[in-house]
Amino acid sequence: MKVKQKTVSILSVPFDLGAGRKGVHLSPNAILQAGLEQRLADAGVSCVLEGEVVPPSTGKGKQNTADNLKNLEEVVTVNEKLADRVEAVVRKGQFPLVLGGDHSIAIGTLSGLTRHYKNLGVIWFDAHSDLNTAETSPSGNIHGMSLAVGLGMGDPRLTKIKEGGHPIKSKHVVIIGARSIDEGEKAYINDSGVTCFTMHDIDQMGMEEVIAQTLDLLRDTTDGIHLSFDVDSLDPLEAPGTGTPVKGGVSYREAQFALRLLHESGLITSAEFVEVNPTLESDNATAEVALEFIASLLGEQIL
Ligand code: 5AB
Ligand code: MN
Ligand code: MN
Ligand code: MN
Repeated sequence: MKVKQKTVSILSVPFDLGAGRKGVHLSPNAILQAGLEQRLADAGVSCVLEGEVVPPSTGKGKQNTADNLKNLEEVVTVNEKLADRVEAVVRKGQFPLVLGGDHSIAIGTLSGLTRHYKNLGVIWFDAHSDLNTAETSPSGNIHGMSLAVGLGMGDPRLTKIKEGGHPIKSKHVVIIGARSIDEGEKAYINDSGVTCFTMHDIDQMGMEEVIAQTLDLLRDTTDGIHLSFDVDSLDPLEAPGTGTPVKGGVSYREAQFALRLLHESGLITSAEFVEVNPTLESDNATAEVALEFIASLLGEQIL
């Protein structure tokens, strides 16, 4: 028996200044236009559209600051707003579903969540580990730093957004699907308690076992589990509309299986889907893939 499902509050964050390529700000609308509300209604999930977290306008365009933190001010501003919105949704007892935007918006999501959860677990589906800081980042793009910021590392202007929140512990973080990890990130993963199931681990163990071990790790030690799903975790053959594709990713079926298992666990308390870039494909294929996954995570049944 599952506890009756909470109302899902959908927050759109049309923001792309944390990434090196433009266009990922179009994702929330692409996913909504693919039919998200209707799919959830048909699945018996009650949802409310919370509208957009409006990003600041930028007159400056892409800039590589001296600090190796591109568009820092804009990233800080949008994430401060998002954190407050996510916190309000959680306090209402609803399930936050955040539609990115690039993955820098996880900074705000995690900030809002940790103002409520004392021991938040984080499942990070991604080709990358997003554990860079300005010192280790090869690009200066903040979407490659958001998990590090969530763990309290990095520039104080970013980590301060989490002030007042309960720190996320590295032993409560599980990365799944990684296959492109920078040197500084490798060193951190090897020294910290972060768990990282690479594509090789998925090949070897199978997705079912990866999810089982993930949930075993988090079930009894956390009071909420956030799923942060970067669509570039998928193989680019099946999800081509994303800005930093890496070949050899999770298959559509493996991801579907994972999301259904996560739904069945009844343990996921919030989610975000990020990095869909509709400008990089002529159809809406990747947004449609994201829609399928959201439906599965929230309990849509095949039969
Ligand atoms: B994504 C890279 N590690 O830091 C960097 O898409 C890529 O949110 C980051 O996972 C990709 O620039 C960030 C090379
Ligand atoms: Mn990412
Ligand atoms: Mn990624
Ligand atoms: Mn990406």
